[in-house]
Amino acid sequence: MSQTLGRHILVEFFGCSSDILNDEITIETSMVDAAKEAQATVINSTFHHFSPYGVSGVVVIQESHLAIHTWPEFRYAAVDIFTCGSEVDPWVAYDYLKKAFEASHGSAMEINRGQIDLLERMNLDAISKDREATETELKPQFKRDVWFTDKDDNRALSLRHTGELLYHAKTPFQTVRVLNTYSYGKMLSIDNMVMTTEKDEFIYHEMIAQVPMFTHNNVKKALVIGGGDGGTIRELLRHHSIEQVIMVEIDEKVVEASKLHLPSIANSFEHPKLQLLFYDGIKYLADCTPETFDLIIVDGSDPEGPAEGLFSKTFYQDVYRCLKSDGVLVSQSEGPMFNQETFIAINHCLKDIFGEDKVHTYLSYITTYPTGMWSFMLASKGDKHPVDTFDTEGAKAFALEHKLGYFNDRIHSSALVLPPFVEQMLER
Ligand code: SPD
Repeated sequence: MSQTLGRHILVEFFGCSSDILNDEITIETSMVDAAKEAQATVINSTFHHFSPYGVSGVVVIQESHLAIHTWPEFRYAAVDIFTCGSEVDPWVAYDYLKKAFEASHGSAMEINRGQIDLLERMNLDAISKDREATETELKPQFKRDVWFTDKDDNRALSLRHTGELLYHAKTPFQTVRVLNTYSYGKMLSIDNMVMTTEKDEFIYHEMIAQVPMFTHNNVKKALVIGGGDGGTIRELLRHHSIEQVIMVEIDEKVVEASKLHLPSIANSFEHPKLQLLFYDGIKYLADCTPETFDLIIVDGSDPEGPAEGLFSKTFYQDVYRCLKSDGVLVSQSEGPMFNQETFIAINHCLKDIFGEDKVHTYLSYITTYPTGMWSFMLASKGDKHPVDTFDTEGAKAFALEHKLGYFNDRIHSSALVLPPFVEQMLER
């Protein structure tokens, strides 16, 4: 057989895991590892997830490329592995990927590319001399172009990350991950939605906790539903006057991931005033003694999976029952632009339970949530009011003392001022 420049194998993998074929992070990592296993030098990789499912991507290697297109709905992947030189064996990559995608079987066809005796060699010495200097300076460096995308069917927010999965757990409730993003530090994601990032977490956590703390002004006993990353309890436990914080998180793995990888957020789990329960918050409130808490904070995920029940009327009726007569609730209530339906529904539901003039919506910029504009709702069982009973001087001093990055007395007041289009959304 005559010599060739390269070997190209066109591969079909059948009966793969649909979950894996829909997961661009696992696919990218497997393709890069397959290339390395075959002794190739990886130059860069770029991968894209399609809505609702499917992934395409390429790993460029010094010895050519590996490319993939997946159809999770058919448990099928089309892969091509092109290598040149005698050092790299494409079949090693084939075997690696077959295992990684959990394929029941695969088929492949090898094509020899660039049959030497059909080619005429040119003398390119002059060109290669010119490039020599730059090439020795710029040794090929692996550049991954991998993006995490939080999206619905029509909108998305993407963050580029290193491609490394710092934490990954598929729990009975959800998929929990920690990734390392280039612009926001480490990020916790649940079911492919951004929960929090090292760089902008303070905005969400200060606003969900400090606004009700300085509205109520005498919180002794607080309950946090969800909040597994620990940011909300960190904010509450800054207050020496608080006597007890009970946190009910359904998924132990969220706390584990955060303790391991987000220590600046998850730094209060050992606090003596904290009682941490791994339990369903909905059941907890259903069985909770009436009039127990001064403050209840619902720091859940989006209304999908285990957090869906945190957006229901029964749940908020239980919240109301468990609040003391002057107790206050704050719930994250999604983005008015991103999840308008839920935003309106939760507002109306709270008004039905607490009373029309007892529900106060406020907004913040959460820069890593899709659309950036995020909302919280504060509902008051008694007379606590975010303007009338707000402790301006206390909030001002506290923000300075704790060097808060977002919350202070002026932000508190301005966050409650809604743009007319948001006010109109909430009218009924
Ligand atoms: N779209 C994300 C909404 C998630 C709200 N909770 C985040 C948890 C941060 N403690």
